[in-house]
Amino acid sequence: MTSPTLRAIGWNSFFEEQLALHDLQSATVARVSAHHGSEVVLYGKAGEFRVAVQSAEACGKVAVGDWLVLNAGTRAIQLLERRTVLSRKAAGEEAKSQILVTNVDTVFIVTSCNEDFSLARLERYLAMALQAGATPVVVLTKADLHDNPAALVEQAKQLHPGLAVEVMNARKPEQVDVLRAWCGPGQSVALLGSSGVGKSTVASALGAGELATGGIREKDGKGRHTTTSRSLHLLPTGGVLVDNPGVREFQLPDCEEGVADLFEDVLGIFAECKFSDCGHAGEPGCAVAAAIESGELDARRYASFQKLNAEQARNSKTLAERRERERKLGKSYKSAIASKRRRREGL
Ligand SMILES: Nc1nc2c(ncn2[C@@H]2O[C@H](COP(=O)(O)OP(=O)(O)OP(=O)(O)O)[C@@H](O)[C@H]2O)c(=O)[nH]1
Ligand SMILES: [Mg+2]
Ligand SMILES: [Zn+2]
Repeated sequence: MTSPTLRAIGWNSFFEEQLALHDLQSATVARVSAHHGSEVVLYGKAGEFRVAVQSAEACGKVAVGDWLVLNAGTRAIQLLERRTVLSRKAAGEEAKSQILVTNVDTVFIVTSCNEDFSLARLERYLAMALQAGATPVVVLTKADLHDNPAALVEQAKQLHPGLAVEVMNARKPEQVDVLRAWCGPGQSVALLGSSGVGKSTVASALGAGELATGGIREKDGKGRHTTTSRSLHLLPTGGVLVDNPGVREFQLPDCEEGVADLFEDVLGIFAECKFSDCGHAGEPGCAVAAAIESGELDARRYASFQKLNAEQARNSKTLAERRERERKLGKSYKSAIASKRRRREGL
């Protein structure tokens, strides 16, 4: 299991220990690199191979980044517990979350210095990455198309203490080199961002291979959704990079910890309010009002916190309701089985 290839693509003690737990030390392991619907592409000790989706998903649905334990017939016998999970709210009315990618250490949140740049959008991605337990890095591309990219870097840095923000012309590979610090052997990185911001351009510059890149529309600067599926690429420096299709507008799923982590400053101010149940809506002694007044708290940031927190609470409330329903269903299922058994045993 200590094959250098496996280590390079992210295998570590977290997964190794699970093998020991399931007594599967001698089994084959492989990482999900792409999911084409009918076929799943895997990376193992001996390189890339493909299996039918029924084999890969014999123990449950898999996502790009997952580690699978396979039997000799390349059928999954175990889906290893995920170290990190990046997810968003799935499209549609019901609050269901959709996994984008798993087991990444770092998320490159890519935005361009032109029309795409938005602090609110960055905050949304940051909450998502922090919730996953991954380290976020803001990657500002198209520096060549802006008069003062340094000002954007400063604004982005204010979003979270210690946040790494790198700025570049992604068409110049030597400028993309600063990102190699997060791409060493064993490291897994996901690229996220709107269509057309330069994710695939960055991935190619880092050595992920020749990925299709596309132009953007003149009239609104939006991308053309050139990348259409998620895929994991080995880097020449060791480590893997997951390129993603451009994410359209998305909502946060159950994301309480991510939002709390991102807005720790705001939560700290709440603690200073005179009333412990302060609604921060004009009550006397409200520390939020005072902080906005004094300039300590940016009104934009506070509004953003309120929006994201309400959104995630709405989506987790429905999730909680669903869990409750499932729990009840589970209970009635169990009691039905028990009464059947009692009947059978003549009790
Ligand atoms: N001027 C300039 N153009 C860039 C830069 N980065 C990317 N581009 C161009 O922007 C366009 C879109 O780049 P892609 O790498 O395809 O963008 P993407 O984020 O992968 O887009 P999707 O696959 O649609 O999500 C291409 O024409 C790139 O050459 C940059 O830093 N400066
Ligand atoms: Mg792309
Ligand atoms: Zn208050």
